[in-house]
Amino acid sequence: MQATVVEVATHILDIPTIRPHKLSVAVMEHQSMVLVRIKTSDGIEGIGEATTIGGLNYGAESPESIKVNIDNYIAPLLIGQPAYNPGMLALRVAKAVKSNHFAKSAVETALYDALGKRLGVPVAALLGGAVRKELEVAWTLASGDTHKDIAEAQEMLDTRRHNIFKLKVGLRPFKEDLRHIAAIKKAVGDDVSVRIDVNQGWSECQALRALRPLADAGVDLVEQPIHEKNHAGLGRLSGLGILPIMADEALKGREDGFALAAARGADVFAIKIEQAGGLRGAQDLMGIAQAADIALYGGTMLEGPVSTMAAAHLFSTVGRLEWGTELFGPLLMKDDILAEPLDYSDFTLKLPQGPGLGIVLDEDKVRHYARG
Ligand code: MUC
Ligand code: MG
Repeated sequence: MQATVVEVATHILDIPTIRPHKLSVAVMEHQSMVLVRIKTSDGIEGIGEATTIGGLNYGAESPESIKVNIDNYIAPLLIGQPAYNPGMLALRVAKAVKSNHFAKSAVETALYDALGKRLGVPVAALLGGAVRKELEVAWTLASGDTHKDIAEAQEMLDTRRHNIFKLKVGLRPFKEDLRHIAAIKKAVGDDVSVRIDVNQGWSECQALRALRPLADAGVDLVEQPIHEKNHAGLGRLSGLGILPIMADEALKGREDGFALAAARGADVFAIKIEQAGGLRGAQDLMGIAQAADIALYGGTMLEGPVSTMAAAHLFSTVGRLEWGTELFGPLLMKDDILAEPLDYSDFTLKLPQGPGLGIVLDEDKVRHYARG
């Protein structure tokens, strides 16, 4: 008899961050993740995760809305259905539930994890097969203090953990941000890539004036400088040819990707499985980018280890991941909820070889951080 889905459980976990993480949209002192656990009638459990930034500061889904919408709208669509057909289940959910990309991504991840465990293969194999065993991982410097950020960068370089840095800007006047960026770039040197993420913090006019000084300061890449809906503006900034422009918040699924690619609104796509509505949505987005010769970057919502590893499996299948990834979310958290920590070494994240996502939760830690 075919195995069916028998349980879909969700829990919100709140884990403190190692330091305040300052973005133009939020200051994070902790990260909240929704863990999704899907049990099948043959005794397998798949795990997924949905994690956003700063409650509703970043996007339209909050940890609480994700949990409530999975519990009340998505779980009932899955219970009793064949467990090992993530594509069919995704269609079933898509038909009945609009948007809610983060919630859908967590559920899809859990279904792929269960399928991988059932078949004894890594999730990457279910997505076409890994073409690499490790991924480059950038670190985000966002303490808000130049000296602290330089010391942090130096430590990352010395311990060979990260040699690509993203700086969060757009909260302070540009002159202050520029001083901060230039000082960090000067300290880390020519061989280290420094990129900035504005999280939509500037008007197009501000961005227009910023690009040249940023290029002069040695910045390599500018992420989502202006409002996500201003595709034409992103295209105009990219068309100046001063610095590559990366779209992030502008990419909330295939349709956005297609519109942006058609308008040549970006040089690079930051691919986030949650924003894209899941692994398959992200895969489609990458196909659109590749067809338009738009470069790829593996983005994060500062996810915990479950969604980070799901994204890692997907990115391991990509032939050309020109700008690497920023799958460092678990390292920003004070504690690890895995029985075996992820392997970050030699400036990369290693892909585990076990079935499914290849990770095991530390149940005591999960209980400890679970809300309520
Ligand atoms: C974002 O906007 O890219 C990624 C790294 C980080 O510090 O914040 C995230 C979200
Ligand atoms: Mg971003």
